Amino acid sequence: MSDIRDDVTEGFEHVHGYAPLGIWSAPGRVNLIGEHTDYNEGFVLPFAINRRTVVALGVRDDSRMNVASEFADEMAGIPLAELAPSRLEGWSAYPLGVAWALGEAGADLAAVPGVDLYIESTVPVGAGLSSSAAIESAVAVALDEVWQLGLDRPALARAGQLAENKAVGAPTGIMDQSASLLGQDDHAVFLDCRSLQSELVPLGFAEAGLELLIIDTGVSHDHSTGGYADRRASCEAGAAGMGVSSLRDLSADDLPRARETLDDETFRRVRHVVTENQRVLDTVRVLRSEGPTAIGDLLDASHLSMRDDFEISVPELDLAVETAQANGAIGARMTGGGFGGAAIALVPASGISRIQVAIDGAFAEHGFSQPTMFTVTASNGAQRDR
Ligand code: GAF
Repeated sequence: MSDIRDDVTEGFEHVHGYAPLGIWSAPGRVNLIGEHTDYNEGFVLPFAINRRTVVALGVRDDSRMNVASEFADEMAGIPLAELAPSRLEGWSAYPLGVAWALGEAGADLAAVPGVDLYIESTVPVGAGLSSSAAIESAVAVALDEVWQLGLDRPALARAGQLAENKAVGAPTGIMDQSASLLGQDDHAVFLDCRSLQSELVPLGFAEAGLELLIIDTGVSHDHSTGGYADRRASCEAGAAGMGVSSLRDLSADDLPRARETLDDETFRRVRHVVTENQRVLDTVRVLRSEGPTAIGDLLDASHLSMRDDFEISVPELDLAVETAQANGAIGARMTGGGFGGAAIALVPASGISRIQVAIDGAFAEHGFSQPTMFTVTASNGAQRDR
């Protein structure tokens, strides 16, 4: 099998006509638990996965930024001084948006050298594994190094999030970029999205004989339109109705008052966030005290909360989760922003084929397109590779 770092070097040389200065990469992520809690200043527990986006970068002798990729027919480029969200569109809004966001974070875009980029990725697009954060984080670490910005990982995560919010136009939180930048082999990233303090939590799946199965339903989702923004607005309305600055400030003790104060739909959105924050804390505690075989009920409860209270699941995700649970999974839930994308199932390694066959069969029976299934392991975050 060819090494993607060789491929990206060749791609760079082919498009830009010279050898790159270096190669940087960043992983996609899967969220173990803590969904739609990040923009409510709550807790999340994602991990970086063993699928990466790789960026080759060369320094130019002018002040232009050009980006090319295996997944685009044409190169996109702009003088650094002209970078602005309104000037960016399509896939190149991700890498160019990061350069703009680094300018907002203090980089002097009039003084830094121009760059050429070439990007390849093994993170599946549209599967809910944050191929977008992988691009943003790989570009952020590369530019931080060659422009000698000295920004720390939380600051780079904020730049990636700003690019996604303003240049791409998706009102997402900070979880995905944080996972991609802070991940470590065999660990999850326990992140407090208010303080941005993080801790690495050992997962120990392999020692426990477990695998994390991704079931990509193939149902597409787009967080720059529709449901994701609606949910975020409901959470803000719920916080305002309860007189707090964010839902992070509510606990289970506040739910009776929330039920009396808010309309039923807003109450259920709030209940999801409040209970999901608690499930993240419980998952971290259980992982540390009893290990991964004991977290199944928390994963299952998270799915029900997203299905019934937050209403972001779809029939394909519910079927994947229920079939995995009925065929020996320790626990299962949809993962990511919802409305499509992937589910995860924590499964005994010895029973994985049975679960896959059962899910394929159930999807065929319901007339759904066949899902794509594969396992992932927790991997290192963004880094320089060469
Ligand atoms: C998407 C967003 F990008 C994240 O910020 C997060 O809100 C997630 O959906 C839901 O937990 O991945």
